[in-house]
Amino acid sequence: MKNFNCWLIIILWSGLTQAVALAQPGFKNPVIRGFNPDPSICRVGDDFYLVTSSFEYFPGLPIYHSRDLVHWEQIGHCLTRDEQLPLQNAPASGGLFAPSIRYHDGLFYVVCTNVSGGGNFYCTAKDPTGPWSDPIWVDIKSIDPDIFWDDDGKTYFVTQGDQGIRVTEIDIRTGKVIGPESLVWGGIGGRFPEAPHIYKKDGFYYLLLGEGGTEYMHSATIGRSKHVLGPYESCPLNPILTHANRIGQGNTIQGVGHADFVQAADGSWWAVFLGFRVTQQYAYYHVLGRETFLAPVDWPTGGWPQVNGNGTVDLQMNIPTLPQQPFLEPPARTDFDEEHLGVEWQYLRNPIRENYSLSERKGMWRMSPSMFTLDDVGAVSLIARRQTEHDFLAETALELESTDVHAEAGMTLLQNNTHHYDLFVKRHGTGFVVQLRVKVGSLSYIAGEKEIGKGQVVLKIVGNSRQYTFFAKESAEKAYVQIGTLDTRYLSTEVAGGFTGVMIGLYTSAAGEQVDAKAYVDWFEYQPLS
Ligand code: 6LW
Repeated sequence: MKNFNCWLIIILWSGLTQAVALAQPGFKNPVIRGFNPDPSICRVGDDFYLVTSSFEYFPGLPIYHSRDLVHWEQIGHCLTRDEQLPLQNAPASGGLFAPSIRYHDGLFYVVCTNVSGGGNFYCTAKDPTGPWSDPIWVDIKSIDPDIFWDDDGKTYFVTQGDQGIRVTEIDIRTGKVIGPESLVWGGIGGRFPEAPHIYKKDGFYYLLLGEGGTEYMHSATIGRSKHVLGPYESCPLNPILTHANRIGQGNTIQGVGHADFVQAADGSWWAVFLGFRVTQQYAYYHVLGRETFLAPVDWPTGGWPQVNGNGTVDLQMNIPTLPQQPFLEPPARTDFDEEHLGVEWQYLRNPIRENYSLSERKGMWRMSPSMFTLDDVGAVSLIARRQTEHDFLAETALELESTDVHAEAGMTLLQNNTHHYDLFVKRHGTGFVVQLRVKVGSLSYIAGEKEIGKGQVVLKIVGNSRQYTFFAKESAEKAYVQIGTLDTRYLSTEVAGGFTGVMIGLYTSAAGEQVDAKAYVDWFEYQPLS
């Protein structure tokens, strides 16, 4: 009997701890992995919507949906038509900067700046999956725009300028500027006060910003005022989010800042913000770009908000969450047998459409080279998806049809047009050769090669935080041959600069020559390995 009681207690106790674990499962940061910076969020009922920056990639501004803030699925892009998004002049890290998403009176608004064409604008949609309206342009020169609707019916455009945050009344039906640009707050003195968002709560206007620049000194700060145009008083806890301090110095996550707040239906407050995962602790390189993170916010009535207690966050967040509602994992393999490409794929700048086809050969993605190569600021023939983990495997089977030695087709790890690693096939004598090319600033060389025969070739890249290893095989039945190994760090933002992260691309080019070549991609597979 004694034994039985013991077992009963053990069973009840483990049941109880499991129930607690289920109610408070915690979550893993980042919540949206790979190059997804400058997140902005809104809630409609029990659904959350989030948008991130996309720079020179097309379509622009990925839109994500979640029911629990932890799990996100991409539901589309805001800017899907060339007329909405001129990127012809966009250099690497030009184009679309720092969007904001809001819901007001039955309409979704995405507010953004195309720094390479047109400036500030907003688009509206009844359904966040689209279609989104053409841009309504706003003639204000500063960037990182948001829209704030006040209770008195006035609408304000909130932006960042050299001296700090500016608030300007606009006509929301036309985008026309109807008030002066007022400089309202410069933050706490950090460089680049930016990324402003205004919230009205308990009789105060709260102005949240990013400060310190979007690198290791990044942070989020907040001020409040009784009037939308200020003066704003700084929160005594500022910065309310940063890893630019002793507590944050050894954290794998660095550069946290540029936040937006949202209140869930249960009354809890949350922050989404950007940060980056360095390749090793204290080794300051990052290749995945800036990603989207989540943290709880404690915001008492009439008081100041505190992010996750002390303003720092972890990869594993052991805190209570909203009831978790995960989505099905997207399939690892793309077979190219759908009518459209999946939302994970983007082009570089506005695509030259005749260079691509999903219907020419069933189950194949056909690409023809444009006049541009991966080194150019132009519409190179390429589709790319994000590298979302340091540890991953990417594999593809493709065939290049060309009699011209200039044509090449393959897979690239692309940080920007001056920093990329390319594994490709090209003509060589009567057969073909697979080559691995390094492009790092003014350095460009072939790091490995292997001659192969005609027909389909299978290419593979395996990544970890320090190295990318490149393989090729002549057909599915043959064994892989290693072509070379390259350091990740030369594709890092610390080396390459800019605002984006490594994208895994399928491409074809012809050294800027006009040649008649075609690349047929049979399938592509991407698997995070961690
Ligand atoms: C963006 C600015 C920033 O305009 O980086 O981290 C810039 N913050 O707000 C580009 O993403």
